[in-house]
Amino acid sequence: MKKLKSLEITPEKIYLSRRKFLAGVGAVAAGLIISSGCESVNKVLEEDSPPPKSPLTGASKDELGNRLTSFKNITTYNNFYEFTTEKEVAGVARDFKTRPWTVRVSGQVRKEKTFAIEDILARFKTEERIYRMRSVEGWSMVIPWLGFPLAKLLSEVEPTSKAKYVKFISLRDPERMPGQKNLSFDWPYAEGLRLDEALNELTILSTGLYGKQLRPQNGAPLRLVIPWKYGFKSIKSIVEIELVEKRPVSFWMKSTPNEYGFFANVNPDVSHPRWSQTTERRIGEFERRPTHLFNGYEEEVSQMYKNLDLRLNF
Ligand SMILES: Nc1nc2c(c(=O)[nH]1)N[C@H]1C(S)=C(S)[C@@H](COP(=O)(O)O)O[C@H]1N2
Ligand SMILES: [Mo]
Repeated sequence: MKKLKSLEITPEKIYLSRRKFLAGVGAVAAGLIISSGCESVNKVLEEDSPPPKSPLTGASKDELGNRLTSFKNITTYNNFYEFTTEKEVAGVARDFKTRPWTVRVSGQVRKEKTFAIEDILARFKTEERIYRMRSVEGWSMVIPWLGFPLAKLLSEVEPTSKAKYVKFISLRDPERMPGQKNLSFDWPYAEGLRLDEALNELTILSTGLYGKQLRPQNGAPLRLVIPWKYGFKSIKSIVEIELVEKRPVSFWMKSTPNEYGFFANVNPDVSHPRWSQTTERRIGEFERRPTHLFNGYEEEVSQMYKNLDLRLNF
């Protein structure tokens, strides 16, 4: 996120002329330009092909009629800084072992518990949820997740009345996650939600997508998905969930406090300090499209923020 690819903030016209330029130069020169930060050259434009379908449900659209992003694009264009700050995570993470794996749930709860991933998979029935994902960088996807409400897992540990927030922590293991040798970040990756956000029906823990097990690059074996917030809140490869009294400080708040706040609700009217958030580029499409308040989930979530100034609480 810090190393924002230039394309993501390049106006479409310049992008167009750059594409023409790329088409006109030799492969070697184009390769140089690509490696200096033009991300979408390896992205398949999907608009003209038939929409992909979920093999599980046959669904090909979200509730607003947006087509699903292809499995290929969802699994080859990723952010996962534990492996690399580039989008090409898939190759680096390919051999990441997700067994054995446990998730400890602790803090302000009556029944602390350590779940083996096998318990989680057996205990919580997964369902398909087709959600839009909007990155703070200005791109978006439509993803058919497999998952279950976080609320179901939290009810098993019985939060006490002191539990006001939920903190999530990713695996820290620099031997298995080579990006963690980069000490300019404060590992492990961490995120947080207010308890009511965590209990919201839309908030899920995901174990798969397109009817298949989650790949390492998408946060295997267990990641959070919060569709009305910028993608960076949807923390991957979770090993700890802690119920706490005080608002947690997330990885991005620590790293760049003037740019990233706690809430990170998708909002076209609140610019990032370095770029506007009014539009987004759906991966697989060419034209930019408008970004919607709460990523189009206003009806389901806006009541949680009725007493909050969204400009101050970004
Ligand atoms: N642990 C961890 N979780 C993470 C990240 C990360 O670097 N590490 N990147 C975040 C960002 S910036 C985004 S946009 C989404 C990307 O999810 P995807 O690659 O599955 O599309 O994951 C989020 N979760
Ligand atoms: Mo992101």
